[in-house]
Order: sequence, then structure tokens, then C-alpha cells
Amino acid sequence: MKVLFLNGPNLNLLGTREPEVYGRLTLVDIEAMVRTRAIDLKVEIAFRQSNSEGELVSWIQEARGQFNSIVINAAAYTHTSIALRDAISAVGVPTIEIHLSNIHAREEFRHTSLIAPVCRGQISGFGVKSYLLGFEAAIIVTETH
Ligand code: CA2
Repeated sequence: MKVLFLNGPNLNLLGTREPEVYGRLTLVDIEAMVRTRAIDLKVEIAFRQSNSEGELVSWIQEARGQFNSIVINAAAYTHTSIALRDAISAVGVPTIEIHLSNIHAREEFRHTSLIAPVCRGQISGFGVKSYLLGFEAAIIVTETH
């Protein structure tokens, strides 16, 4: 089984600013935590980040036939990107949407996720644990796909 983790814009800055919202861990720390879990579960993973919408779209397209499922923290593109939504919908690889913060408890513009309707589910508000919960969900949807 192979799971692709995708991270959107500014997540490379995690741990440097707004620790009260996003915590103190960096994306490198989060990747290490996910890799440790992947070894325990004997699941192969790829873990990527991009500030570019187009690069994220390309990675989603390339996931078809390469990965069983996708876990995506699309960051701000969650709320704006029809391109990401169309890519997730087009490739048909089961996808889990995750967020560190609870987007529904924040500013109104974060309450809408354009990708939620084409994802299998959403995990939002559990800090770095959202990545591990998303990983578990990605395995569950692969088993039922
Ligand atoms: O809670 C999440 O995981 C978000 O996807 C994080 C995004 C935000 O735009 C979404 O609404 C919710 C922001 C990603 C990174 O933002 C940083 C801002 C300051 C310092 C470090 C990271």
C-alpha cells in the first residue's frame, strides 16, 4: 500500500510563526512522525509540500496508478482552488482532507472547503494528530475502495 501526503502553501513555515494556532512542530517534524507510523504499519509513503497550485495539481494527477490514497492539507487552496477539486475528482484516487486547525471554528472564509465534496472525508482541528488520523482514514478508505 502506498499513501501520498500533500501539503499546500506556507506549510513549510510551520513552527516559525503562529504557534498558538498551528503548534510548534515544523513540517519536517510532522513528516518524521508520519514516517515512524508508516514503518509500524508497513505502509509506503511519499510526503511533499508545494507553494504552487499547479505543482499540487500535477502531483494529484500523477498519483493515479502510483498511490492507493492521498492525504491532503491543501492549506489556503482549500478555500479557493477549483483546480485542486477538479484534479481530485478526475483522478479518482480516494482522498482525505486534513487540517491542523478546526477551519469551522475560525474566520468565515475558512468555513468553506472547495475540495470537501470530492474527498472521502475531512479531519480538522487535531493539530499534528490530524496527520495520523488522516493516515488511518487513508488506510480505511483503501480497504473499502
Ligand atoms: O489548519 C490548517 O491546517 C490549514 O490548512 C492551514 C492553512 C490555512 O490557510 C487553512 O485555512 C487551515 C495555513 C497554512 C500555513 O500557515 C502558516 C501561517 C503562519 C505560520 C506558519 C504557517
